[in-house]
Amino acid sequence: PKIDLQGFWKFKIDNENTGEENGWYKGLESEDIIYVPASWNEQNPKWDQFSGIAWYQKDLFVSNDNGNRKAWMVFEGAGYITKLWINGEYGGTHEGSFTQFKFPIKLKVNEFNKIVVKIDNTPSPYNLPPARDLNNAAFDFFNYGGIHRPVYIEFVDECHVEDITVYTKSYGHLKVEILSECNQRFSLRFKLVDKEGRVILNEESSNEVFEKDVNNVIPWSPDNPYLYTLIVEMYVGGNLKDSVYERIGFRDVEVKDGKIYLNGKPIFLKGFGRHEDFPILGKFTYGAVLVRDFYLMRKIGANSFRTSHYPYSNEHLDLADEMGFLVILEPPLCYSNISRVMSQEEIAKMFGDVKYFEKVRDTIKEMIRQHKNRPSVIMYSVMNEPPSDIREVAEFIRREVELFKSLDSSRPVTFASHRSVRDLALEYVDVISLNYYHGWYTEWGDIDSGVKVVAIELEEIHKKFPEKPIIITEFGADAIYGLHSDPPQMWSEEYQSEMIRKYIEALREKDYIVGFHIWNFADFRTPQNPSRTILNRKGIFTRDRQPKLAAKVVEELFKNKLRS
Ligand code: ADA
Repeated sequence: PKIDLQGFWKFKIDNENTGEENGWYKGLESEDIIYVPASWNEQNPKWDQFSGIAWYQKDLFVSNDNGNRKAWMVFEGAGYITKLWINGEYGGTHEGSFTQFKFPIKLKVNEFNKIVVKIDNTPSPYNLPPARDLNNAAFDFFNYGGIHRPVYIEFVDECHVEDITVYTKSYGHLKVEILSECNQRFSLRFKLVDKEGRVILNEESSNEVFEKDVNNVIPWSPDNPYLYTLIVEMYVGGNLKDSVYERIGFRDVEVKDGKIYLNGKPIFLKGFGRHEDFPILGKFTYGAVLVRDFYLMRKIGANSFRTSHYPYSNEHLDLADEMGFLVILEPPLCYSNISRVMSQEEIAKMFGDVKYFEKVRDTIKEMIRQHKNRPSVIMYSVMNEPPSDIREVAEFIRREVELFKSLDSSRPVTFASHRSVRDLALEYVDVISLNYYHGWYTEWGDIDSGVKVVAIELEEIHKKFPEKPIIITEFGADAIYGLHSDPPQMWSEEYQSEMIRKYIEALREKDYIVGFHIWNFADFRTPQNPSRTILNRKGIFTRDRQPKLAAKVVEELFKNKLRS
């Protein structure tokens, strides 16, 4: 059982951070109203530019039936720092905006409970991702704050399944590892149900590791994203205490001889870097928006995206599982403009700091724990655009790759580099991912010269790492919707389409390239700044998902000019 806390909450900004002294954690006297889930910024013009400390509060009446059960308050994503109190009692603190976390709570029955949440999204160089202030961030997207993903209270029995990890192979191999909490003797039952509702496996075991070859499974793939439901039931003395449902797919991923193989067949990634960003909702992507996005991606022949630059919501990735998209999952580690935040020495110091690595490790652990059972997630990108021409940073990436492999050895690992031939960390990854903007930030106004530079650098990298497949994880140009120009000039819809077309046409014959991700699927909000016009306009769709000229061009390229 679950109590959804979606809806209207009380809200108050705490510029001076005196709320704790003033006892706001006992309950909030405020007239201001906010909606959850959604970022706070666009819900009221007064809050638009606000990054800092704010308080949320809701009264919740809980009836008797849930009285004696163990309860959790689950946040699917809130931040940057979230602190909870229930009836004035401190419940926990969590750092990081984009991973799910939960706090154990005690509720009073048959009376109101005061739920109070303090959120602090003050920019800091040691946040993930780093920023000095609102306008000097290492990342190129708006620093939204708030409870921007679903939040709910979940009740469980003292004896329950805490976590499950599923490994599959396309031929039908299934391995399930259970993490349980129970101080009595229990038994487990494993069931596998196909799409038609047929129970194709039903076995009891007292072992927390369950392994089995299932006959005649339908493998998961973009063409046929067939999902099974795995049910794990926990019994104590014959009584059902807990049951967990997980949607799984039978598939395997392997990198060898310069290719990525899914279920033994080479794949070619066609798609986008995306963002979770929508007018008014901020960092909450409403289900209907996601459905439109995925149908748009499918219409133009895309089969893949990267969760740039943070792990996406459960619903976002549920849809990828369901509709057969190949996902590169990325933690909230984005360092594109790190030089705006700190000096070279500070960068070397931060990446060499054990405490920093531990913070990164905790976030990565949370991300993998949340999304590890998704068939759509075929690869991890350990970070975006690190300053990996610095030795200490390359060493950090080496250790990070090691960490990913120790947590999940079933998926290949990459990172999105913008250092190209100067990168010192390419040797550590299974797949090389490169972001290029020649013809936009450099060689600007001259797409042909830009493309030439990219082609030359790619050859050099390929010569050095002939066995590693390469994905172009970012390329693109800003275009203002409705701005046209002949000949194509920067910021026009024509320039954007030409740039995407020329990159793909010039590079598609290189057989070591195994994917193109266009930057970006849709325009998204950035801090105001003379060169950004509030939005990053590299979307081939506008922020409200209307097609620019490039959408047609990309459809033609994805469907007719690229391998599938
Ligand atoms: C970087 C970065 C992206 C994106 C892009 C741009 O390469 O990885 O976050 O915003 O720049 O448009 O400048």
